[in-house]
Amino acid sequence: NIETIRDGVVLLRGFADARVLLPLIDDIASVSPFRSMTVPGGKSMSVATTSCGARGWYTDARGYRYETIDPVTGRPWPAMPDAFRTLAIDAAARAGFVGFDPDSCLINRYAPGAKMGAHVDKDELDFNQPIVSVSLGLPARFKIADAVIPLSDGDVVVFGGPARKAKHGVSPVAAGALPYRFNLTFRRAGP
Ligand code: MD3
Ligand code: FE
Repeated sequence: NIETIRDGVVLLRGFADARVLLPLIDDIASVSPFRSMTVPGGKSMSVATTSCGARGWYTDARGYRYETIDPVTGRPWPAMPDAFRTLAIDAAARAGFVGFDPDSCLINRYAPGAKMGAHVDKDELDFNQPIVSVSLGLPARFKIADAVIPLSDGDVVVFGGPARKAKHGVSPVAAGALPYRFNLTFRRAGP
């Protein structure tokens, strides 16, 4: 159950199990809580975020960056659970990226109406490393360049090679039977 959407975009439908992952998200959020971050322009994001792993993506008035200490708690981000890391490594390997070892997992929480505007992920050191995205809960429409990919609970997408610097975003999430959409974004941010 593996599909190449376009060069560098590989979709693994139903590859992740929310029953395993959602309790781990709760554990992480009990240490580093979900928060609405501020972009450098001053607006707050509609998506609530937290992170686990050695580095967490962060934004405030000072800019976009990775932090090893959660600025909210003053403590390191929670460790990346083995089930997270293994899932990301296995998905990347299926897409041809053997040796991917994520040091960062950004957890995005979308309530109905939350969205992510078009942007490029460019705060990482090595753009030869792919990004692994795991969708949980409510469905969403993911936009990359001129394509739209409907993503539902358990879907995993690996973005690499020519897609790594593509513009992408998420349309406003519609209300449904569950309270949220969660997205786990696994990246190699540092050396
Ligand atoms: C394609 N998050 O946090 S993950 C992000 O669903 C982000 O929460 C979205 O974009 C979400 O930066 C999409 C999928 C994703 C992540 C990075 C990419 C797709 C990408 C980088 C290049 C191309
Ligand atoms: Fe992104």
